[in-house]
Amino acid sequence: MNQAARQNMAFFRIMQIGLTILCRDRSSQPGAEPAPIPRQAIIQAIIRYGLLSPRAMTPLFDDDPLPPSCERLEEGAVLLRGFAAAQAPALVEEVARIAQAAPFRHLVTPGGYTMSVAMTNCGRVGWVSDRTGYRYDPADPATGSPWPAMPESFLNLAASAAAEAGFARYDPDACLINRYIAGSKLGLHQDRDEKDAWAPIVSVSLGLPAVFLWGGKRRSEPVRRLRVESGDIAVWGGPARFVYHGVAPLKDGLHALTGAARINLTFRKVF
Ligand SMILES: O=C(O)CCC(=O)C(=O)O
Ligand SMILES: [Mn+2]
Repeated sequence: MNQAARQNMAFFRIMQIGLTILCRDRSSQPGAEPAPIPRQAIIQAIIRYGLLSPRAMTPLFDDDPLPPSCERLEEGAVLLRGFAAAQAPALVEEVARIAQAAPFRHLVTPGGYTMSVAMTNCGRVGWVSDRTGYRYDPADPATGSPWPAMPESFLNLAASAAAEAGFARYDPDACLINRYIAGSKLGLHQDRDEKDAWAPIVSVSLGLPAVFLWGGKRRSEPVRRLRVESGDIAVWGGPARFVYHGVAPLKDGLHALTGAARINLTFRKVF
């Protein structure tokens, strides 16, 4: 449990004791044992009376999902926590369907390094890498067939997340699907193989949590480490479009939706 969660637990205990004393004073017979205050009632009281804003809270309990929130990273970039939480199971099912037609594979970089993240794509074009370079290809080089079409649910989610971040009428051409297992990582990089240099990248996290690295416009700038969880969406475009970003090596774990993996959907406007 991190420090914020420990503080929340301590705060919760204080609230519980305080509310229990208040209720005993008002309604209990002298000497009678006060009835315990239900956990949900205490959480609602904390939120309703603004004692701790939902945005500032880390989960008091693992099974208490937080309401969605929007965290500004910098001009043109936001982290929408929990934005896709409700759709996450359906998105993971779509990924499994796409991967049947276009299987996950470990691409090789132009420098000859095999990436630890496994990738596939859906949409009008897909991002690929081999010894000749990086490119967007209308066909999957592994099968020669077009990439699977982008599901309507992907398009709607990407467009509404982009709109929430201030980018109206987002119409992505490609969705790169990344699959991480323990130890997989993505080094600091810029997404710069797209012609559109303003439209945002919309990046959806599903399954195991990860540490998303958020740097600056130069590789040498300081890097923030942001914990991202299933259902979180990062959006960056406009003045933030070329910020360096990456993913720290994934920690071991098991998630109800994805097992030992983290899935990331990265939407791009290519043309
Ligand atoms: O997995 C992530 O959160 C980021 C993925 C990414 O930056 C990319 O595919 O270019
Ligand atoms: Mn990227």
